[in-house]
Amino acid sequence: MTESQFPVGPKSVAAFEEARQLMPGGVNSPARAFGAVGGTPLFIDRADGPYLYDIDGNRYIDYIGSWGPMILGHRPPAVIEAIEKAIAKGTSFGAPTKAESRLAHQIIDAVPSIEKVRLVNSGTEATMSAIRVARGTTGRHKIIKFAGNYHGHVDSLLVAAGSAAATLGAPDSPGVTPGASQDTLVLQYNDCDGVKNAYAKHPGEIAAVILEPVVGNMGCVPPTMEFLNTLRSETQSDGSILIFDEVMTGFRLAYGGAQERFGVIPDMTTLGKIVGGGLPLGAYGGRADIMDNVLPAGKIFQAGTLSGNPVAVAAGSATLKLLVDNPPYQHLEAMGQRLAAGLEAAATKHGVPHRIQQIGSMLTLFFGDHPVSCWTDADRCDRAAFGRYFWGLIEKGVYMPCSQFETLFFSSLHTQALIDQTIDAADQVLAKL
Ligand code: HOZ
Repeated sequence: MTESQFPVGPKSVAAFEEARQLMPGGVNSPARAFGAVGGTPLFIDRADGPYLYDIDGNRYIDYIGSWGPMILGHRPPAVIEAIEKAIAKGTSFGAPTKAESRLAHQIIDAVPSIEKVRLVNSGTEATMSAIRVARGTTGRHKIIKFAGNYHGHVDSLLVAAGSAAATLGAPDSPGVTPGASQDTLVLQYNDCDGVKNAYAKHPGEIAAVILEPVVGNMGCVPPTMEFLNTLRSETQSDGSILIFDEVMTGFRLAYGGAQERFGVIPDMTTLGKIVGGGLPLGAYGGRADIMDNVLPAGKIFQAGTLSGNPVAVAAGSATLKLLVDNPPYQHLEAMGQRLAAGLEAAATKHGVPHRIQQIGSMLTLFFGDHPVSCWTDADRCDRAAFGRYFWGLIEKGVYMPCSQFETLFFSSLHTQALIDQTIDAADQVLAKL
């Protein structure tokens, strides 16, 4: 496709031209730049329920959900009301509030591994802090991460990273010094022997293992139970800390996240996205004996001017309350399975090599006919075919994540009719692929 053939309105094209003069690549986060699919990003004017509206007046069924937070769709009235009430009292105090304890209660009640929690501003801060706490607690330096997993732009974790880092060809970013990453051991996801070998080679040296318990950042890649159980038993017997990065999966795959769904309980958990109800908020927590090492209870430093911000806390708290009062999880699973079956039938009918992986409201159509259980598998998929699929769907009013290596997310407001409309659109696009 030439630039003018992409189905993007003139206002978005002009807005991107302007933005490119002002911000690197025209964006404030690389995943948004459409680098993997070519063309111009759509500039968004507003969102409502399951829809996004661009500045040219086009409406799209939204399968990004702000990359995860919008599990209840856009602008849930109770969340907007909570935000408005909080704003009326002030936007930041730099002092404790009762609202923070309320959200802390909600998180601790929800997430099996969390006995104590610290609120921060983003998923990146949460993982960065959790790694420091794990190292400070164990007195060890090494950490294990998995290729294609993405834990935000933390130096020590920006090695073989997924998400935009993989999409845009910078899985090991310039600017990460050898010193920052020399203690990071990178293994393949779902590789039990790799984990056992690492512990055999470095007994008593590994502070923590961090992973996405279902990967969303190389497309949707679920773990095997054997993998999760191996991680739990190896970390336990060596005295290192198991960290589930549930920034994507927390409150999404179940109210208690992937750990509730799989029944494997880590020592620490990182949260972001849904926990902030669409505002910037992250959290990390875990066993009380570990969390009590954080300053001022303990000696491990971590702080933040806007941590526990009252507006973000209000949005997160209202979101979690809605998830308890009216759990969407059965609906999300049913719609996820319906979408997976519909896409499977369409891709098969049109002879498109594919693999669909879905769990709850996370799903990826991989353009390759092999199972995808680790980064090596994901990397073999046909990115160009994905790009054609993405733009074909945009033309039909369906907004998928703009990379083969990002899971889609949908919300409780994605009805059966919208899922079926999406399947019809995909059927037409796959027919011409
Ligand atoms: N970290 C997000 C994707 N895995 C992207 C965030 C954004 O670009 O908005």
